[in-house]
Amino acid sequence: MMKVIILLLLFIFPYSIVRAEDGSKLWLRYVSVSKDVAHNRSISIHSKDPIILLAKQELVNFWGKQSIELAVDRKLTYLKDGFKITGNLNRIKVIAHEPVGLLYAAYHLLQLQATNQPVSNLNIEEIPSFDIRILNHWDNLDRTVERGYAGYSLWKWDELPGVISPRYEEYARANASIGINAVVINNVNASPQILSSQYVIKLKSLADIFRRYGIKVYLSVNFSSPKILGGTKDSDPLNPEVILWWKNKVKEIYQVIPDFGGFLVKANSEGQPGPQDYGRTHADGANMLADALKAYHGVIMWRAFVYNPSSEDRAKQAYQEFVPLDGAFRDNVIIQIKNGPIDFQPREPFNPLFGALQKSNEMVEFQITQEYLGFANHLAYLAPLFKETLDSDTYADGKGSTVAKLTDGTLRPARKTAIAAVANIGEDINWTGHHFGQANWFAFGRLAWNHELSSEQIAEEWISMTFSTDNKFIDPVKKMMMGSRETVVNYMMPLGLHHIFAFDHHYGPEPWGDQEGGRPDWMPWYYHHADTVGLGFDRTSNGSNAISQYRPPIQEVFGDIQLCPDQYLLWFHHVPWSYTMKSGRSMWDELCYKYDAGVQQVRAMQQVWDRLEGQVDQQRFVEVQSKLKIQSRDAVWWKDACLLYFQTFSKKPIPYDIERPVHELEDLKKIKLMIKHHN
Ligand code: BDP
Repeated sequence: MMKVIILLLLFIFPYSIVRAEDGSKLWLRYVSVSKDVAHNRSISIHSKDPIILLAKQELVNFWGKQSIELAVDRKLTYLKDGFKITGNLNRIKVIAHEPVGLLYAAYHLLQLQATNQPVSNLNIEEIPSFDIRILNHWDNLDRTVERGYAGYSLWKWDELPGVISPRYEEYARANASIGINAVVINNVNASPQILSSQYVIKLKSLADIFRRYGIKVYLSVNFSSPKILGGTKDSDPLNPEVILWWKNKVKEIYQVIPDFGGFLVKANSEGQPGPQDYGRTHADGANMLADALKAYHGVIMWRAFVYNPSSEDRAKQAYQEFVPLDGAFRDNVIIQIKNGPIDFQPREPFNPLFGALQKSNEMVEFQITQEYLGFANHLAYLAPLFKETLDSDTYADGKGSTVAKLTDGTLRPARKTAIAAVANIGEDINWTGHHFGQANWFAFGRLAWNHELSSEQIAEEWISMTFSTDNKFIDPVKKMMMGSRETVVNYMMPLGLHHIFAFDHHYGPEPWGDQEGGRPDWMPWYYHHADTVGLGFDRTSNGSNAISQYRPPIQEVFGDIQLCPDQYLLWFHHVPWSYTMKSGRSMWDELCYKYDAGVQQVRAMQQVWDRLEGQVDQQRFVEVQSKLKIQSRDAVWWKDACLLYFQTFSKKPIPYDIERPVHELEDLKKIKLMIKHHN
């Protein structure tokens, strides 16, 4: 019967590889070794450490080459949780300072094998760039995910701790395979309930699984927890009763989870409670929690994502709030700063807070989930975005003060360095909704491990492990991925335009958006400033003067309309429609060509993918193909919406050699998507 079905399938899909692939294995599609191979090869280590036993098991199961000897050397502190691999055709030796280093080495070897790299003459030393490589889940306790587009949360709180889904371990393994060693389990808009004793026990069951993979759990906490859960009069960080409540809560957590990582806090931001509710500062709040955690070596990640609907440019507010507090934070507080000064746009200049804080620990927060890049519908490979920020030169300590070097301990020594990203993972069978969304999870892990890796290399590793090692497949897919983020920038927000998304879901375009009584800083007009003169936000000294937060020479470059790179032009300048761009075109024409380029580029991505039919299993082929169709239609929607709307100000024709709009502006204004919104 089975044979008949297979023959039938071959007849229906003559070009397809029949092996079913649904993306659930991610990049971990290792093949088990045969008995023969296992017989001729030894994997040796004498240890009962559960992490080491796991490292050994992975190699026993999947390593198909020479014998391997594993060892922990406690003297090699400089390796941190990295590893050394040396060896020849017959024997490989792996040394690590920490047990988890051996696990990372095991995955490193398996990756070399899976990507057909030579393993006969190895001399590898890997030391991670950041100490804490952490995913931030924006998962709510009711299993909805704020800005998560791959279904409901992985964490089935109602079943825990009684029922343990096998996915918890698969998730931990995937993270460990790329070096991720920490997870914030819940949304930054945190429910106080996560700190109730009942949830702490549930959390323990996850921590117990993750521990074997070298992963620590962290929690987002609600600053009002003492009052809401503990019945204290208020949650003032200087109130002794409040201080005691946190101390006891921390003690309770560590009794149950001895390696608990610490807290992530969103305070006095977008309606969340915080120390300012009591006339205290961010430092007062952070330090109170840091003191409670100190004895356990716990860490506070305190977010700098704060802004109010004031007359000040939103892009300036985090800097204004935090720079005066520099030096006031305890050494186990790390200020967690979004890569750009607004909010995870497809492109932002780096956040000027990087390097502006001289005496406080800083870390970058990226967003893997594509809140502003087409959700799990659009293909956008984000390694180039991550690298753009990490490689940005802030000039904080002179030339070469990149964001990476300011945060990885090179320029500013820190007790612990860290890097975070908001996860795109959910209950979907392929974990991330779009198969290519997996690449962004992978890329974040790889860059957190080594920020010097190139986007190309990471893409190549991911493609060859996830799909195929055939160069005829790798090359075009890599090229498609490499251009994909710029493509999204082109059809969503070229030339530095930003935040012109529909107010309530951030998916589609709404440059005309305005809500009566709504916060101005949540409205597109606040950002694009379209008028009969031109387009863009004047952040020079004639405008909000946000450029003053950057150091020379960046300040002069961004602040001068002639010098400012095109990609940030409308971020920093209000530019006349007829202004002559570097290309020689008027700004209006340039804008039109950019939107059109975005549309054409998505179509080219479709062509690349369609040509690859038969070189990839049919299920993933069709699923990606369908998503590209959505992306293609959305790109036209963005182009038409933005050009038709901005044209009402520019009063200029859309250049006649580009594709004509296929929508009416008034129809586009009526589109209402019933997409889940957060709080
Ligand atoms: C914005 C999101 C919002 C988050 C917020 C944050 O729209 O859902 O709660 O960031 O980072 O991007 O706190």
